[in-house]
Amino acid sequence: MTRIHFKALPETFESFGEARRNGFLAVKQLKDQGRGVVGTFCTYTPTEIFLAGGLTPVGLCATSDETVSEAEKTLPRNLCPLIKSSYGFVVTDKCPYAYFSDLIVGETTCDGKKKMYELLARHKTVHVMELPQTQNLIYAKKLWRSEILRLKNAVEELFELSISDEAISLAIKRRNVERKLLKDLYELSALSPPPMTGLQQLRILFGSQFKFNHTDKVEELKQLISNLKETAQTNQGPVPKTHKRIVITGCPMGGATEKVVEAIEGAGAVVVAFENCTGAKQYDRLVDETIEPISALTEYYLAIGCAVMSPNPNRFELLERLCHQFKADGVVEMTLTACQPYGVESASVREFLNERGIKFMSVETDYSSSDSELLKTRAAAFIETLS
Ligand code: BJ8
Repeated sequence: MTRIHFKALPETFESFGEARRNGFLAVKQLKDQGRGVVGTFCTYTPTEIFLAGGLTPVGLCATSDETVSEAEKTLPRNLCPLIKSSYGFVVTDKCPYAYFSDLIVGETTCDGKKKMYELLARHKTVHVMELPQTQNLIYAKKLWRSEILRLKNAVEELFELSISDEAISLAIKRRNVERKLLKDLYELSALSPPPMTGLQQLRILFGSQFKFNHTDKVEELKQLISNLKETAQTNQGPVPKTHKRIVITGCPMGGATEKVVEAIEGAGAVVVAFENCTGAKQYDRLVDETIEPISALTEYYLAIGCAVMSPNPNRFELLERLCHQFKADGVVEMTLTACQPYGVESASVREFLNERGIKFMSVETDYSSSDSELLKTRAAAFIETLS
């Protein structure tokens, strides 16, 4: 079996791979300059509100098991690792991003997260947005719009500033530029062979959220896209054309869960697309720049296809589209242990893909390395069935 060989990466690759760690210093510098920082936990958070107020939003979802045992002193053991780890990093002050956050914004997504925010409020200033659990009822749009306005008011009050519609529109434009570039970048993996491995793609997508200077980020992404195009044109990429092509769906990824991508790619396949919040779920669509900005944010964020919504048609629409666009041979779903929304929705995903003749495997995992060997065995068996 031919395995993926990692070639020397352009510098920009490493810059994105190291972005989370390097960002610690960048956030400290921003704080030293008196700039406010807002910690977030979810793709539903309308970050344009913070950017419009001159604040820096930063993702706090933790991706390692370093603080899980500390969190388990307070939280139940049988809880999703993302919640335990994130809570643990905040209360132990081990995450500089959480430490520097003047405000933490959460949403009523899954039960575990929303109850965790209540506990977090004992340590930090927390604002929780009331997220509707469905997307198409009239009340949902009304509620979400009023929640975005309530967030704007809370931010204005806490940071003693005023956020104009013009500033929100400008923030929307800037975020759209970044979304478009990230989409252009990952869509290069629709090529056969893709010019990057799935692990490289994941590190770029994950790392990009820790690049805080818009102008630099745009330049680096453009450079990276140009490098990747050249790699594709000269056939110098790291992936053999014969590799089976996998689309990943499920819970957010990064850090410890790279092990799932490593298991798949170690078995002679390549991950070409990520449907989850680390990838296309965040970047596939743009916020409408032609309508009133709060309405545009309401429409965009409410339409995110997460399993906390019932029903959740947008996840299925996106997944099917990615399978076609990226010529997927199979789909691998990663759910985190004890994640009820994704765990239960898994049966519908399996049925949906079966009906379309697309092979599917679901794996449940956490942030430990104890199942790495099992994941390798399961990935190898699954890739075998694609031959
Ligand atoms: S929009 S995927 S970031 S909620 S894995 S904490 S659902 S029990 S992370 Fe998510 Fe927003 Fe949805 Fe994306 Fe709960 Fe499940 Fe844990 Fe989860």
